[in-house]
Amino acid sequence: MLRYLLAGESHGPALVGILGGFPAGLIIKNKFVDTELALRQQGYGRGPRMQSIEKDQVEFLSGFWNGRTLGSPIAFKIPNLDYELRRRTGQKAQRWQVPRPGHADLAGVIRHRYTDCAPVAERASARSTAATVAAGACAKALLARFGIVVLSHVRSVGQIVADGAEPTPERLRRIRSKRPMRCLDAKAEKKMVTLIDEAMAEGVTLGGEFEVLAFGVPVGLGTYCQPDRRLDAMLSQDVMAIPAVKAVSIGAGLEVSFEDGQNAHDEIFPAGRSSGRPSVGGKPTFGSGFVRTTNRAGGLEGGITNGEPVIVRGFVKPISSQRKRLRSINLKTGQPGLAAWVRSDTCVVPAAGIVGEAVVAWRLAEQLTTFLGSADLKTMLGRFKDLF
Ligand code: EPS
Repeated sequence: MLRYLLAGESHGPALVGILGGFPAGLIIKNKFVDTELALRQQGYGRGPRMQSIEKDQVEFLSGFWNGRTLGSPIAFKIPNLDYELRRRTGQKAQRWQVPRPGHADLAGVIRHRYTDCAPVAERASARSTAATVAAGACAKALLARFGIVVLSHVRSVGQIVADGAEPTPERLRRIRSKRPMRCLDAKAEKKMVTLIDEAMAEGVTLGGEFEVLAFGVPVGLGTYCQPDRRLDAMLSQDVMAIPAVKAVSIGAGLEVSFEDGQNAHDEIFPAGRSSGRPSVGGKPTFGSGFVRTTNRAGGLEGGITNGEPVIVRGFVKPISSQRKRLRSINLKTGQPGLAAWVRSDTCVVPAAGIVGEAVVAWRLAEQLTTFLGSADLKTMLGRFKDLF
């Protein structure tokens, strides 16, 4: 079974992770992980630290032999360049007594009996998601061997909503590193950038919606047999655990609640009938005897993958650290005060999408390794071929 434990403070020496359960024989290239890390750093509206200080790169410390996984735990670290900079310049980390509404500041101080908010932010900060993305990249390297690919795009920022262009793997790959908001609708994207500029000038932040799609997922991952093993429930938890995510939906999500039953599901047709849908790649599954013309279910029925792309959406709140301060209280005096202004980002929706890809990839890899149950890649691939 795949599992991970991540650690590291936002302004400490490094983020680290230990990943267990990978089969032996897998190649995971540093360059591939670093590309994923760089994608998380990008997106219009990121703050000064992301733009000019960090250049996240993974360093593997264990789990490999001659460039392939051993089947033993993989350990990695991602140094915080901000830490090195502070060490050299003698700059002290900021401390503050007035909690930011929306951040973990207040509840964290009370829970851990701290005397100021900085220690809370050290771990509650979304800086931790760099390690999540590194873990997800390792999962993606495994999934790729089975023809499964996980990609994301931005559907909205503030009130600006992208049109409904079909998110095919080809289109998603094309916008992946080249576009400022990783949005399929160029016109909407332009408006998003302008909106972010306005928000930046005003000292406020913006939220939005990202969508993660997994293509080539075989039929049969997950189960309806126990509530906590339903794959839609697990994916929801995974995406909800990304900092700033306040809602998650699967497939058409809440849109189906506005429809009647005739327009809420995905009818099933014998294979051969033209589906009108572009091919999504991946290996043929034992489900290849049928096709669907819609995917409102987001590839999940009864908590089990149904052979269609798995689709999960995450809804991100505007992050809580803002130059235009919200009202709060001073923890030392108990008197009203304005929330601390802590150097931060204006909009993180594209970055959250990359983190979304990472957690979805991890969950699918975990399900796949459980399903195929083996400690070496070759056997896993053989079983996959036999089954699907
Ligand atoms: C964050 C504040 C900023 C962000 C950080 C999240 O960090 P700092 O206070 O050091 O400037 O840049 O995000 C990251 C560093 C990252 O890698 O995503 C916060 O308060 O959550």
